This record gives sequence, structure tokens and C-alpha cells, in this order.
Amino acid sequence: MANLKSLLVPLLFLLSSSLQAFAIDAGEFGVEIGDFGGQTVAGKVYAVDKNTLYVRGFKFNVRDADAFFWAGKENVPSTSGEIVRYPAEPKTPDPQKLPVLNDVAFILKLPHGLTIKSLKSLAVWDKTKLKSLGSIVIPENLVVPEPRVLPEFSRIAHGLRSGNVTILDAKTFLIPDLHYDGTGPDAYFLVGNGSKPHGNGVKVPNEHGSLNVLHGYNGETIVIQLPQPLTVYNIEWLVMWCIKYNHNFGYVRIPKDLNVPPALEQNKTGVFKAEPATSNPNKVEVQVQERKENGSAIQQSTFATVIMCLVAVLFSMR
Ligand SMILES: *[C@@H]1O[C@H](CO)[C@@H](O)[C@H](O)[C@H]1NC(C)=O
Ligand SMILES: *[C@@H]1O[C@H](CO)[C@@H](O)[C@H](O)[C@H]1NC(C)=O
Ligand SMILES: *[C@@H]1O[C@H](CO)[C@@H](O)[C@H](O)[C@H]1NC(C)=O
Ligand SMILES: CC(=O)N[C@H]1CO[C@H](CO)[C@@H](O)[C@@H]1O
Repeated sequence: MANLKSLLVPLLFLLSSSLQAFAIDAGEFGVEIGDFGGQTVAGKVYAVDKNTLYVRGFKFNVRDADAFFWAGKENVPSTSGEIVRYPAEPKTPDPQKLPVLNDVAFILKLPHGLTIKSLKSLAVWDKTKLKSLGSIVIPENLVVPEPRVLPEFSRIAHGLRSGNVTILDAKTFLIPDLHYDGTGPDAYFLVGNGSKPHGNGVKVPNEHGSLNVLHGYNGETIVIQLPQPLTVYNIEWLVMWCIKYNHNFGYVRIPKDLNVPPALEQNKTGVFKAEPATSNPNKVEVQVQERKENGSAIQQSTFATVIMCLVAVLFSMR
């Protein structure tokens, strides 16, 4: 009996820690899908969101091959695949052959509506020799990260209210339809730990990246980002709080069971303004004020996610 018990304790511990690893944190680069791990093609592939991959430590060493990334509907790559363009932000109308690459990291965007879950394999495919130069199988039980919709801010004081808050990625919140009367003398967004918000949280810069006292909001949709090194995995609430008067204006809880896209970019904050629906109801004009331009493909990918979520939110508000 004693032996059984002594076995059971570490077993339970292992089980709970592996469960936790499963439930929490998509990781810095997303959920790992697989590793090419070959002589010709090497590198790890991660799922960032439903149609975005991140590839790290990638190597390809065949010169002038008629080779392309290839999205396959079967475990074993075949001619019935589709080219996944590299680089993801193409400068040419036609897909370019994969050049020799040594230890590089980049994103890949799946073409027209393909999702990671709809694929069985990702390969580097030689279109002339009709053969795979290296491939990974996409596990059926893969849990792909996705933005998470939370409730709205609780309505406690100063006319604070909002639409449902969305966690876009591990550092980024989209707050639609935000209202606040702007009269709190020392009000900030704060994040922190514990069962209830309190004044000892960490200040989160506003949508312009500023730590000034918050001004009023009148239905704007804003995007704010957690300061380094915080992510949504190590906070328990987001509050609008007046530090001088220790006053909670309203807050949202951050759930523990998150699997949101990794924050592969850091400077996407801004105000979004929807054009009045009068001119063309199907066209949503979006204006973003960016603090800092960084043309990397990763940033554009998250930017696209921001836009897509915004459009979804705007439509759900109609
Ligand atoms: C907004 O949040 C509420 C409460 O969590 C939820 O019931 C509702 O479905 C959410 N709305 C959307 C559009 O997700
Ligand atoms: C909350 O606690 C975690 C670990 O327990 C810590 O890493 C994190 O920095 C804390 N968050 C804040 C905002 O203090
Ligand atoms: C843009 O982002 C990439 C990846 O995060 C980084 O390596 C690069 O230094 C950034 N460039 C600028 C101009 O900030
Ligand atoms: C707030 C924030 O995370 N800013 C980052 C913006 O990007 C630069 C590099 O591109 C970082 O140094 C900053 O920390």
C-alpha cells in the first residue's frame, strides 16, 4: 500500500504538470507542429493562428531547385498540394522558388481560405522532380491558438462601459466601443494578480503608448498592449483604476485556460475609427495610428488579425 502511494504522488504530479502545460500558454512562437529535421530541409514549424505558421531555424541547402512550400491534404505529400508563398509578403506576382536559406525565421500565410486544421502535411516540394524534399505531418489533435473573446468591462463608475474585450494575442487587447467620462483625476489601465483588482498593479500604456492619465472615451475601439515582460498568461485582471482615490471604475477577469496567438510583434497600439455605415454598408474603413512602423512580415500578420477581429466586432455590434 505504501509503495502504491509513493508511486501515485509523483504520477499525479506529472499528470497535473503536463495537463497544465497543455492548458496554458501557446508559447513564445505559437504551438509547435513539427520539425523538418532533415539534411536538405531543417527547422521547426509553429501554429500562430488559424492560417498563419511561424518557421524557425529553417535551413534549405539545394541550389536552383524548383522548390516551394507545399500545403498538402494527405500525410504523404503529393502533386495535389498548394504552394504556400515564401516570402509571405511577395514582391512578385508569381511565387518564387525557395532560395538556399540558412537558419532563418519567418511567417507563412496559407493561401486563400486554407486553414492549418484543413491540412495534413507541410512539405518543401520539388515541382519538376515531383517529390518532397522534406515534410512534416500536421497532428490531427493540434490545438491552434486563436483570439479569445472575454466579457465586457464591468460597469462600476464614471460611465465606463465597453463591448466584449478580445485578447488578440499574448500581449494585446482589443477594447471595442469604449466609453468613460474622463473625469477620474488619476485613472489608468492597470493589470495585476489576485482575486480582485487593486492599486498595486502594473500600468498599461493607452492606445497611443502613453502612460499619461486616461482621457475620456466616447465609443472608440482601442488596442492596448501589455508592457514587457508581461503577457496575458501572468495577469488575472485588467482594470480602469484611479490610483489617487483607490477607485475601481470597472474591470475584466483574464481566464487561465488561454491559448491565444503568440505576440510576435510589440508595437501595435492604436485607435480604430469605423466609417459611418451610410456610404457603403459593406465597407469598413479602418484608420490606425501606429506608434512605430516595423515592416516585418510578423507585424503585418498581427496587423491583419487586428483588422479581421475589428471587422468581426463591428459586424457583431450591428
Ligand atoms: C460577450 O460576452 C458575453 C459574456 O461573457 C457572452 O455571453 C457573449 O456571447 C459575448 N458576445 C460575443 C459577441 O462574443
Ligand atoms: C502575477 O504573478 C506572476 C507569477 O505568479 C508574475 O509572473 C507576474 O509578474 C504577476 N503579475 C503582475 C502584474 O504583477
Ligand atoms: C522589426 O521586427 C523584427 C522582428 O521582431 C526585428 O528583428 C527588427 O529589428 C525590427 N525592426 C525595426 C526597425 O524595429
Ligand atoms: C512597447 C514595446 O514593446 N515596444 C517595443 C517596440 O519595438 C522595439 C523594437 O522594434 C522594442 O525595442 C520595443 O520594446
